[in-house]
Amino acid sequence: MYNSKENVIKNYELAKEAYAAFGIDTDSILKEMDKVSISLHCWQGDDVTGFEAGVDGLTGGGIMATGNYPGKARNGDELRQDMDFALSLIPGCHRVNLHAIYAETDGLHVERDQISVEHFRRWIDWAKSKGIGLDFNPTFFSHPMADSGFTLSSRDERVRKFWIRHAQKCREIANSIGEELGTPCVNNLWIPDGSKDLPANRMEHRKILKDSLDEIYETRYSKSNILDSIESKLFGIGSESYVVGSHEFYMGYAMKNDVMLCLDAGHFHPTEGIADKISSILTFSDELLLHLSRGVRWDSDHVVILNDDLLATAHEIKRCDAFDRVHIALDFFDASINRIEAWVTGTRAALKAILIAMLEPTQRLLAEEKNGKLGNRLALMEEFKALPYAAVWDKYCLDKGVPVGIEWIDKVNEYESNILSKRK
Ligand code: RNT
Ligand code: ZN
Repeated sequence: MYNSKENVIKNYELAKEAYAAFGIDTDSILKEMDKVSISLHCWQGDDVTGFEAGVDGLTGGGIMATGNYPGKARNGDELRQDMDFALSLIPGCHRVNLHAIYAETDGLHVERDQISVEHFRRWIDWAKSKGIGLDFNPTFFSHPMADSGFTLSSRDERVRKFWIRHAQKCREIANSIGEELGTPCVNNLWIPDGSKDLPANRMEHRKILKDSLDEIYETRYSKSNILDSIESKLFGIGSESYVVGSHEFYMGYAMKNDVMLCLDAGHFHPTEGIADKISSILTFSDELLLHLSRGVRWDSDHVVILNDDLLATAHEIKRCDAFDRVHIALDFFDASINRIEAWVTGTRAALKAILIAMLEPTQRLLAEEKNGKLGNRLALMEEFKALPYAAVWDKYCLDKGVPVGIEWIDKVNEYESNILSKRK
């Protein structure tokens, strides 16, 4: 069998020699991988539906989950069961990312400006029992108060205040979660505000948004409990002409107010990557949050795969020596395929990219660059693409007790017939 334990170890020993020739110690890179913790987004498991009474799908907000593959999680227990299973196929110890709409209120209707940490008790207890951290997001979409297309930047004070209260509640919740779990909870704010067609007044909404953010972030919490971040976007479905929370807007806000910036890989011009932005932001900011995603034409949320954009991002973090300053989260949702397969494919791809980057003989590239041997730099970058990272990846999976190679796909199919197919 290509992935038998003996073969994995044999291949690893050869790979170890190959990397050692470039001064890379694969054993210590595998130890480094233990520090990598990716935030797995719960919303891939149910197409961003959430558990609010009376809401049965993602509406508004410039994002859309398409497809109706059977077996989606219908409640907290099913979602946690699916995440437990997905995590069992992913090497390493990771985090789980929640949205406010995943509150569990025992069938009662609790308005978004009334939620509290107790509504996340089951998530917290579950995370504790698994020894993992949780992250959080206020939810500004799929709600009648978001129907106008504006939330925190709304001209309607009633609407705006409602969403400010929601965001404040979410910070309280995230702070408590971080405190209780003993690992800072990243609380990421993204709003859908924008318009389909050309606005005559771009400025007003941005000023309103700034005021709302000032109110939201007024309360100071310890960064050992909560790390606040703000996520920009260029355009969405139904907000093609104008998005209030643009990159420049949040970049300015983040720098002036000591809030972390979030870069979502799918939120820029279709040919614009996020990799080159990392070193600029880290020059002025201690930390950064990434939403790994895959933009395809007008959609920003396809399942992450091991493509050039992802590799460029991982390489950039490595070359900036910034794995301890960059928080890595996933953000995609595909309802047209087995949802667990989507999670595992995307997370394994992200981890592979990180491993490839960590294994890069970066010192050699830097030396060539310093010596002005730019042809060597380019040639080496190309040659390094063929270094045997796959053997190290397999060893990593073996060490972590998760399936090596394609074996995990059979397990997903088994789970689909035993569990998902029974959900009607
Ligand atoms: C939307 C943003 C945002 C959401 C999640 C569900 O364009 O990327 O991060 O995908 O909050
Ligand atoms: Zn995102």
